[in-house]
Amino acid sequence: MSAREFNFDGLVGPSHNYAGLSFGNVASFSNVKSASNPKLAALQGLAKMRALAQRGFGQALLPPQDRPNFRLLRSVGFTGTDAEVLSRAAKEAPVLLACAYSASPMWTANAATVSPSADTADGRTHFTPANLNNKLHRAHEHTQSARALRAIFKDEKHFAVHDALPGTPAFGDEGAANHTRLCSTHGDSAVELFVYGRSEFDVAVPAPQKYPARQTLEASQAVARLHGLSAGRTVYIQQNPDVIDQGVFHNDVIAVGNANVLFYHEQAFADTANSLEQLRQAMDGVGAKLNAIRVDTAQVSVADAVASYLFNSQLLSKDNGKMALVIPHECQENAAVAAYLQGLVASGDAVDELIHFDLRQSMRNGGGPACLRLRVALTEAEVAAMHQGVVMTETLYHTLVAWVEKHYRDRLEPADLADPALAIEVHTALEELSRILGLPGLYDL
Ligand code: SUG
Repeated sequence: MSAREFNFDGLVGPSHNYAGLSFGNVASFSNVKSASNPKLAALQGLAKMRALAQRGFGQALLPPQDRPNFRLLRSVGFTGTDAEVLSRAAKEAPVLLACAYSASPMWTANAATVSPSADTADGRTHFTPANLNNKLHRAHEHTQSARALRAIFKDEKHFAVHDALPGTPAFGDEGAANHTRLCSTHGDSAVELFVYGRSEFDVAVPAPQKYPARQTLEASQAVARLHGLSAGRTVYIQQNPDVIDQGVFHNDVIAVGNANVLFYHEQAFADTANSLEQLRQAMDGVGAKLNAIRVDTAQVSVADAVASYLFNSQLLSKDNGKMALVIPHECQENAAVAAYLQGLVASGDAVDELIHFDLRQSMRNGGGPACLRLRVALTEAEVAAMHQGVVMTETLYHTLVAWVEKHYRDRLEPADLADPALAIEVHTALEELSRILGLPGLYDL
């Protein structure tokens, strides 16, 4: 069956801010409490979506989530009217207010893990929203993620949207950021590769010492079971705990795969030789030949990979049989990475083009091109069955730019989160957005 890959980018929400909430994510910690520009952030994301749609790549979006999350604030004891809840949280626990206001759902690589119909036992596309339970500000995203996915992928003949895994450390799940499909073309049965940071129950698996490993082996295995993946076509690889301690908080900060290509850093995995051998064998079973493109430390250090987000790129299959690498501007500004990329494109290997974007607003919170998108490979019938209002077109792009210009602030500082007007602005913007996208009731929580 032939299929087309759609990238569902997260539309940046109006409360995008820098709150330093992600311990282990170097950018989030370095930019804590600086002023953000939500308008620019949303426009930068939309520019990427538009440019890729114009190039003919499948492009859609996932809507931002309702903020502030009053349910979260009320659940931890802030009572009264909405205005009272905000003012008490701002006074007594500003960090909790920041958690309730986080625009982190923009990084849709963490929204869910997706297994296309070619891979699953029942021939449906399966989604498991990620519980993101490692971080307070993200642990409540899955409720609205599930709601949005169920609204977009409503047709149960084609799609199954599961509930998130139990929200407990044993099942720490960060979604597609630690998951890649490897195959010949998107419509083929693929090997699904899950990369985990630690195991809850297998004490022999070494864990990082300094920063948390967010994804567990047990969570990856549970997702594979829920999706009905076959054991022979599922591979689990352990991330190198040392690189987690250097700021690689998701595998997509150090590796990216597409079709039969795995583009990865020498230090990405705990046991590279064995892991890649397993992958090769599994891929043989689906008639695909692994093309492993390894970047050595001597070419790009882990620190440069983390600073530039070289691996947090999108690898997109093109009609000429080659791939484009979608990278952030930071890659061009890092001398080692820029030199490496020049050589990569000149090498005649799979990547023959670089497409770069200014995504600085998101990058400053640790989110590059790959974080901003959730990949869903869909057959023609599935494309027809999904909600069409989220597919990126020139018309939708212009409508959303006007909507952003009308509703978004161009400066947000931590203290602004206490402003009750902000909550009303965000709500008004999102109500209008649900009409634009043809998803009425999306925010009636
Ligand atoms: O979970 N940053 C996100 C970045 C997610 C990037 N996603 C992928 N690599 N796929 C995170 O750490 C920062 C929020 C703040 O500090 O305000 C934040 O949540």
